[in-house]
Amino acid sequence: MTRCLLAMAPMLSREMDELENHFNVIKLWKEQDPEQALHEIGKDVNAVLSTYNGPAISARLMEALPNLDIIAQYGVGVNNIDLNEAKRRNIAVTYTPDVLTDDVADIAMGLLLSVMRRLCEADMFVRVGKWSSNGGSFPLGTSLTRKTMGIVGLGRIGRAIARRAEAFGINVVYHGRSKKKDAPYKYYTSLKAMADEADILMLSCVGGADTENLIDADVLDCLGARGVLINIARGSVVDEKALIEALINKKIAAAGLDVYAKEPYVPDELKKMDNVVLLPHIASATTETRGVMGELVIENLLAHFEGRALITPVA
Ligand code: 8YV
Repeated sequence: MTRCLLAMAPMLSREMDELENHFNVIKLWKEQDPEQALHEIGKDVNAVLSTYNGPAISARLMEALPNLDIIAQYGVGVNNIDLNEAKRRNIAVTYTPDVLTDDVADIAMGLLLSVMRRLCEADMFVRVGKWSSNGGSFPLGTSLTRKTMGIVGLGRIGRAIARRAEAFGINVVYHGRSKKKDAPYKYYTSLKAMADEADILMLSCVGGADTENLIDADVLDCLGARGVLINIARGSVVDEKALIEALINKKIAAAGLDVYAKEPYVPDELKKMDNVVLLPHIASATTETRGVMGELVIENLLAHFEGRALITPVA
């Protein structure tokens, strides 16, 4: 009998087709009434394909899916899944680490360059015809070289950002739950002390309750009037109101954001600022990476149902 997979959001079409070779796939985002669909098919569902921006994989949802065996997350952040409840119900959870690391780190550096060298503003300057021989000079940017970047969360992605930052001549330091034995960078137990020293605060930590509003008004004050905040982690890590207030009152210089507190909602205040670069959560969004993420999702699902060891289980 073909197993039933409930997909919360699509992967690329090649991987969706491949998924359909192995499962009876229910595409929840296409259902007129998702609640009703869940009510009708809940008992048949053996697997869930989830993403950070789909419906939360909550205890309530798991209750509605009594034969659920595995949750396969299309992404590396799993803060949308109630992991304790999944464990309690003996439901396997997999995710897609490593395969997206480089693309996410590239976007972190792209945001940093865009903010400090004013790339988006400069592009607009040319497009609207302000670049002219009679005046029309563009304001100066800020060098990246010799700045200090404080990375919050030196995991896989944080380390990939650190390597890139070193190549830019940036001095890397970090803060996280613990000092990493093999990391050649200065470690700060205190986030505020690090923010005090840093020109750039780079967020690459996990989301969820432990890091909620970690970057608050006090941390932004420490970052200071010349400081730049870059967030490719989760919107929940930053107190968004405090960030807006800090930007308006020039308590920090600028920000580059790929993630927001209530995506896809982006506060109007941020949209009005020139010193902010805003991306629509695209850090892993390349054809190559999304393809490999999808393949890894499928490999994990097949491994599970064929009784083999999971390739990338969430520990
Ligand atoms: C999304 C991400 O998963 O991996 C993560 O945690 O935030 C992203 O890569 C991706 O956009 C797929 O939905």
